[in-house]
Amino acid sequence: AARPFEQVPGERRGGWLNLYHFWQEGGLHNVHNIMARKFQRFGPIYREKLGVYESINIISPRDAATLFRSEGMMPERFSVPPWVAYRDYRNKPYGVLLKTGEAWRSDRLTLNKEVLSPRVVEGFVPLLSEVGEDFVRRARAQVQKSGRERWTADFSHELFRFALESVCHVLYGERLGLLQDFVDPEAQHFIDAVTLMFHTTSPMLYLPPALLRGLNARTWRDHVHAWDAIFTQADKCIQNVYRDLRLQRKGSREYGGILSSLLLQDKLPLDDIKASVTEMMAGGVDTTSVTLQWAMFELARSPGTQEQLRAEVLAAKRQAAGDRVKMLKSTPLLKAAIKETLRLHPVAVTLQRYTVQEVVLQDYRIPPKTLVQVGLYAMGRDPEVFPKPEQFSPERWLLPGSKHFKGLSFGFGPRQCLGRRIAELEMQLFLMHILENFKIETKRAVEVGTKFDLILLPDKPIYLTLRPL
Ligand code: HEM
Ligand code: 2DC
Repeated sequence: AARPFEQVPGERRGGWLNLYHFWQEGGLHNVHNIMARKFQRFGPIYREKLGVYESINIISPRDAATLFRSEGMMPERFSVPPWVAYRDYRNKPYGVLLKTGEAWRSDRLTLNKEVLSPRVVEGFVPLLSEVGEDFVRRARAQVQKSGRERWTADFSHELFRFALESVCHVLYGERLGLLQDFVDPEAQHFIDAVTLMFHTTSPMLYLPPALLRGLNARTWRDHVHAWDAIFTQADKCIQNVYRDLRLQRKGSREYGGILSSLLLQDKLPLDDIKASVTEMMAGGVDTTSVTLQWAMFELARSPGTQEQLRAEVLAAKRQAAGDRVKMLKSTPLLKAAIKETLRLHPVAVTLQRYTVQEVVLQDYRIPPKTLVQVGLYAMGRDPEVFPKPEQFSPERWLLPGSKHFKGLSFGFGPRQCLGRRIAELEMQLFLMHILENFKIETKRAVEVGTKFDLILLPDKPIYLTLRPL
């Protein structure tokens, strides 16, 4: 018989004392390294109590498989307390991100049809490809302007705008024009608000919502302002589409974007549509842009791999006569390169689920309603799971053999990332266009680490050079 829950290794200190030590040790921006160290100290399973939240942490793909296979029809993850507190404070409805139970499931099924299903996803390709082409055009203009046949910069702000432009094009069927020289200050304000929202979440991550709402601390006020700005700007975009639709300004035959489809379908109440579309607009900025920054950094550091990818893309282009949908079907190495980027640089430090029944992990009996976290960052760098983990090698994803529960960057199952297909296509098409047009270079010696700001980010600016081929 499996061992009892009480025997799972870990620190026995009280939750508040742990939280205090965590703060003191500068844990706030270091969650990923602290976790990796705890797996080294305690082995592949350990328990932890931070504040009021107790969790079991696992690292092996086999345990992840056990956890996800028992998750049921309405999986629940750790519900980020300040995000819940904001919505309750302002009386805003939850979208799929924070809903639970049947309410989550019915919204999610309706959204899946318009955001994830293969039928509609193919229609995103021209929309996202167009934004990628505009990025190339802008980069060429910057090269011209420099007078030095290259463009060297920290691309993070360019990529934030690229990402918002991309997600808005598929959500609203409209261009914001963020890749022009003049950038709408409202759009820039939105981008800054999302970054601030993430940044102010992490210090409050382990405090209960009820406590937060009563708090008048600086971080909470900044957090509220950030969400206010996000909701206000998203609302403007949503209202525009809504009005155009009522006035029948759009041709009814062309694809008008995800929001139009949801409105025309009339299956979800307007408030629920708004809530989830707002979450997608906010969720679509930092996630893909940071991943693309890492991808370009890794490709700059591995010129051989970069050449292989370029060769694959150019061959696919010749074969498909430029048809992007076809090209995407014959670029496995490009897709693997994105998986490999997310292995080393995941957006989410962990995946989490509340167990619904007893599960056995590492031979310990874990009772129902326990919060279990899969240490995604630690798993990606564990030599037992990925041989020579420090090496960026996309081919590892193409080798025959077990990739079983290893590619978990977007989560798993019915609760996985709603924006997954948008994100993948956006990133694949962006890299295609860049590889077709530029060499990506960087100063070889620079090491860049990772910092936790709710999502994982580079700990210093990454300078890259684009050089026309
Ligand atoms: C949830 C990763 C981009 C919207 C998630 C989760 C992960 C994740 C790990 C939790 C999944 C789980 O618990 O199993 C990523 C990564 C991205 C990305 C790595 C890009 C590199 C996006 C984009 C959007 C988005 C572009 C919006 C279009 C969401 C939403 C949820 C979610 C709404 C919550 C879904 C639910 O609870 O039903 N994402 N994401 N994400 N993501 Fe993403
Ligand atoms: C943060 O301990 C660390 O995709 C916590 O697009 C556990 C946790 C819970 C939920 C995770 C979060 C972490 C990181 C950011 C994630 C989030 C679920 C969705 C969100 C992974 C790992 C993200 C970035 C969404 C955000 C949408 C939002 C802006 C409306």
